[in-house]
Amino acid sequence: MIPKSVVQLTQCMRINNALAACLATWFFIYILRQRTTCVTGIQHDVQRENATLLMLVRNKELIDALISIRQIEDRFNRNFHYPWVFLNDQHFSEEFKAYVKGMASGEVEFGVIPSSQWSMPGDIDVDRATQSRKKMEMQGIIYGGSLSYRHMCRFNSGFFAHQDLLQNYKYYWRVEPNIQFSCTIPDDPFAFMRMHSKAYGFVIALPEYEATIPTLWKTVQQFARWYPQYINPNNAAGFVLEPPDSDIQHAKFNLCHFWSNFEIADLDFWRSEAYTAFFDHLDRSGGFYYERWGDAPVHSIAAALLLPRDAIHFFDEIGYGHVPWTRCPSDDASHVSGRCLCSREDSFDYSAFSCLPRWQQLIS
Ligand SMILES: Nc1nc2c(ncn2[C@@H]2O[C@H](COP(=O)(O)OP(=O)(O)O)[C@@H](O)[C@H]2O)c(=O)[nH]1
Ligand SMILES: [Mg+2]
Repeated sequence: MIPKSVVQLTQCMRINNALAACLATWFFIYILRQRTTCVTGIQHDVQRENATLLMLVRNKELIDALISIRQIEDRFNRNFHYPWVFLNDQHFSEEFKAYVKGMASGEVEFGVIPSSQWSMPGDIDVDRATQSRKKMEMQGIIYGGSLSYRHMCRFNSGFFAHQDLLQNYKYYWRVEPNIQFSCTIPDDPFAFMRMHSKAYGFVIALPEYEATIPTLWKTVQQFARWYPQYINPNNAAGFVLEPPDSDIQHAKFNLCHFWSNFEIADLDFWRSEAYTAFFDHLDRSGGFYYERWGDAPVHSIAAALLLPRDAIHFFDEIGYGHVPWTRCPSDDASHVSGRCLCSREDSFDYSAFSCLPRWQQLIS
């Protein structure tokens, strides 16, 4: 088939005095075509951000990983072909790699986490940590007895952003196995993050189990006393403080946090001097192992204290589910357009447990 631009060119050339304009138009079209991104040999007329889809996952979670990849590809990535990065504390099996590559529409890379970042640091009292896990298990605290869960939480709190495979990326979208995206996502959230100077994006906000973080807040308060230079003057501390308009030293932690199994965020924040100091301070206290600090409250408290509040964004247009909660966009247009397949009535946004009203009140 003769390209449209060539036909236009031939017609144009019949008119001698329009030759110059015609050539200029043709050249313009040519340049535009060169600007489109090229993925695995196919040309796509989209502009991508410096961003990746990121999944920490085990080989045994292959089917759940594929469920998530299928969802995000169909709802979003088939139009963009963002690359994927998969991380694991073990080597990925050949089967895992082959299946995942077959489903992802962008480039795929697999990384193995250094064992030093997936083990207890040398200064942890191993007996104390073991006793604490036993006690938490007996108390019926979720993942209370699991050491690997603690490695995972510590890794996701700090080390993940420093992985070799992420060094050249600015933004990531955290994807967990077996999650649901219930709405088509026509616009690129990464582009939104860049254009609006956002550093942290969330969809669900809820309270943490207090029994997993008995001394977390005390440790954060100590950080704020020792390193006041890192507390942002325009912070969103009111999201995590009780009472919300109190100051960090006099307030309690209200347990509200962004549910980190979904995150779209700026890796440069987690690699910043301020966050590195925050993570190191928390890590030195041993709370990831003596208690069971989750990466969600750690990330959320850091975002609320260290970032300007307008760098945090609630992605209302994204319908999302991770057991046991789902949330659904609130506007009519998302539903009458057929973009979404979820129930607003059942959305976690309206649950008595949701911390979203608190967020919305803070930024209103
Ligand atoms: N490679 C690896 N990934 C893990 C391990 N434990 C948890 N993960 C991943 O860490 C994330 C959170 O774990 P998950 O079991 O979903 O915890 P939950 O969402 O808090 O119930 C998921 O992406 C898991 O695949 C582990 O031991 N090894
Ligand atoms: Mg999960």
